Amino acid sequence: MNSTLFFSALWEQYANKTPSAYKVKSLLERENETTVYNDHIAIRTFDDPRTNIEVIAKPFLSMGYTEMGEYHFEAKKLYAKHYENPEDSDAPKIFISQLLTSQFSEELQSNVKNILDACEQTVFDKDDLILKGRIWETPSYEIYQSLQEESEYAAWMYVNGFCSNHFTVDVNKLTNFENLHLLNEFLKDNGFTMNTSGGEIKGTPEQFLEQSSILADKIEMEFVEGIREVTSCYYEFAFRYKQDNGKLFTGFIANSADKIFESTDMKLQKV
Ligand code: OOG
Ligand code: NI
Repeated sequence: MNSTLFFSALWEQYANKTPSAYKVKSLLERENETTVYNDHIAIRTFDDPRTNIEVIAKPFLSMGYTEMGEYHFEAKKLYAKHYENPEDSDAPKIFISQLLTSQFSEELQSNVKNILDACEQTVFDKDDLILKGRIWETPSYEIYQSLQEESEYAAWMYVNGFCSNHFTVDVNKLTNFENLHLLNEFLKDNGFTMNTSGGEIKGTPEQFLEQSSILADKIEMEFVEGIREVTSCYYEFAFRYKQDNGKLFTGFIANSADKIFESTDMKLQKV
């Protein structure tokens, strides 16, 4: 699959489960009469050798992407890498994180192993694994809750499976919003709820990156036990600053990312 098709398939899959992202993008396009560019796309996975960062990164490497930064999230027990495409400055950066399964309880470890063992194993070798969604059977609410006690991220992965968990608007390229603050006000005026964990804007000009996001949408999910609400995906907004060398900063800030992850946290959802 060529990269244009791959990215449009990723967007379709994401927008279908994230109506807010679709609405925000349409609002911005109408407001600006312009194109919305993506700063980056983020993906989550388990660190099992069948599904780890390296496995997920494969199709992006074939498109010409290279590995750039790495990030540690000790409290959440996550590890991440980001990739850039040096051949195409309009190509979104890719941020891939993985759950450090071995740092959790035996129970969580065996739940994750059982989830992956139950899948058709050949799917893990497919270049478009990330487009496959949840490749395991109807989830159990009991297992979902047990995962959630230890890790929101693990519970989210269990119900959402393989997909992009957010696209990110490149605010530098929006013509009608000079800064992230003005964009956030516009989003709130239009009824969207911001993730305020760590402040509405995460990061500072001194860190060369400011980020904000709206809370994940909620979707009805069929569990073995019946229908329950869970979070799907969210939309992020990033504004980058020039470094001393005159170039825009292209990396990520672990402290900010730590709070951005919480956009899918069920505990942040309004009841
Ligand atoms: C990734 C959160 C981190 C960023 O831009 O710092 C991130 C996630 O929610 O999976 O995307
Ligand atoms: Ni992000």
